[in-house]
Amino acid sequence: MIQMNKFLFKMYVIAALMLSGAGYSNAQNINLIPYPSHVEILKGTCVLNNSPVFTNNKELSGLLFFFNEEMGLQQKNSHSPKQVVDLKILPSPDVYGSYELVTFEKQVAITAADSAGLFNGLVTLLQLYKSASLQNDKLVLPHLVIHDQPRFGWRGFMLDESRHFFGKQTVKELLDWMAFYKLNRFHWHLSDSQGWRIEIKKYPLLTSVGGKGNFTDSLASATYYTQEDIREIVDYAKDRFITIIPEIDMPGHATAATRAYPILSGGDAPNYPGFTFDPANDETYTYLTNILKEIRTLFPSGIIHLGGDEVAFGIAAWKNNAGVSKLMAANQMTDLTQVEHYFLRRMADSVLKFSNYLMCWDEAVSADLPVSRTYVSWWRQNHPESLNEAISKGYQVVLCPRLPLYLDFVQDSTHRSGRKWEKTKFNSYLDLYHFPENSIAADVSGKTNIIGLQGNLWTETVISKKRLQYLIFPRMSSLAEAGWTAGSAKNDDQFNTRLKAHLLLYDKANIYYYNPFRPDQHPEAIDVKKKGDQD
Ligand code: TNX
Repeated sequence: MIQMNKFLFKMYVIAALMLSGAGYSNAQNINLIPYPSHVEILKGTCVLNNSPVFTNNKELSGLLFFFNEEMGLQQKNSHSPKQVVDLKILPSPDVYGSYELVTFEKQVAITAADSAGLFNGLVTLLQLYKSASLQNDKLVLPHLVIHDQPRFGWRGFMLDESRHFFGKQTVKELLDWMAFYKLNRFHWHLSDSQGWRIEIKKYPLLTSVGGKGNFTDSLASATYYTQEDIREIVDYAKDRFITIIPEIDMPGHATAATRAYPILSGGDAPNYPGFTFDPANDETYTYLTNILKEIRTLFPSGIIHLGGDEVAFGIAAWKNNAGVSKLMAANQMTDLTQVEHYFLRRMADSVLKFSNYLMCWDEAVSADLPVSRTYVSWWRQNHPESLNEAISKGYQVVLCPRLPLYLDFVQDSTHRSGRKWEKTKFNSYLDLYHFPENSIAADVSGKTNIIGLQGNLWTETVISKKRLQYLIFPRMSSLAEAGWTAGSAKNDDQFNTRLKAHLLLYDKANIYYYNPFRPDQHPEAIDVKKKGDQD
């Protein structure tokens, strides 16, 4: 039955092509990013009205919302005839999110096994529209057949809003670009030492006190998202087929929260005051569980990221914490890492009572968390053993190694602000493009429990929107292609050609981006006090 549907569909395509006198031609550039698995360009064109797109399939009409918004079609052309896109869900064994798109003489058909696939097909159409030529108010597209499927299911982008806060409008713009690039997971780092950024009704001091300050100005007035803002952004993301994963970092990176509720601080370590929650105080667990219960009601993804990274920075304080010594004695623990793991296991126990999954940075793989319900973010490229341990234990793993997937790293050797690894290594747009083939992760990326990849933007050095854009663009397009396109299909020249066309779209959208072909077009956006720079 499934085969039959596909067969009929193909016959339909072939018949239509014969009617339109098809033949092959490679004359046109198809500037799609990420590039589809299979593109056939045929003779002839597809001519569409420059008018809103709609579908006869009422159940699927919601899918077109993002498309029409992005095209600005609804407002401009409310009286002109509507343009039909034929959307169909057909049963198929294809990978989740895959689709087929065919442009006919006056129509476009998108077929997929699920709504995510239809959405991906619509985004492809959107990219075709954006670069279509306009003749007498008609959009002229190439005549083509596309079969497409994602390489990885998790194609993520992470934004740290604790170190600097960017706000609703900027986040929505980023979600638009993510959707445009078929990125489908937004990991939102909402708490860290410099600021707590999400309203929690039960603990108002988290935002009124913990929301104050940022990485460059500890006296800045409180900035954060209200729960209403969060709901609005979650809905916005949903319309774009993006799932949001909130992160509340623990037991380290907790200074903003312990500033608000000092009673729950694990103590002061040299240079890291109040960096951890107190692992020996039962109240800590009640408090964090209450916080995460509220978080759970706001984010339908059912995945809560508990952080778990770099606890070592603050762990020295635990040596002077009498409660910790008692806890260790009572549980026969011999070192502080065991306390760290105890903390994470205890939090996992409570969180998994109301959340389907949890997620942690890769330090947590040795904490023995429930494997089938824990996702791991592997970020420490200098700890391949941690990746191997995560895989062999059977965790679901998202690859986000600093090299080459951290966007707070500079993207050119001449750039002065932002991180470099071992003083020389940085992340060029082509380094991201070639991931995971250029990484030790290449050996394992075929494993089924590697579910995808993610680019992370930490914002210690990101004081302005201009700098935010400069670090993200054009690397978001490389990230998108790394997440979608097979390694064997990658080709620098071909990618560069397509990227140049996308730079024009950034110009139109007033994006301040790094232009690898003309580095002087936009000088490095620094705008940051020296204090924020790192090596
Ligand atoms: C490490 S990645 C961190 C962040 C910093 C980042 C800077 C991770 C889990 N922790 O707290 O912002 O390096 O690159």
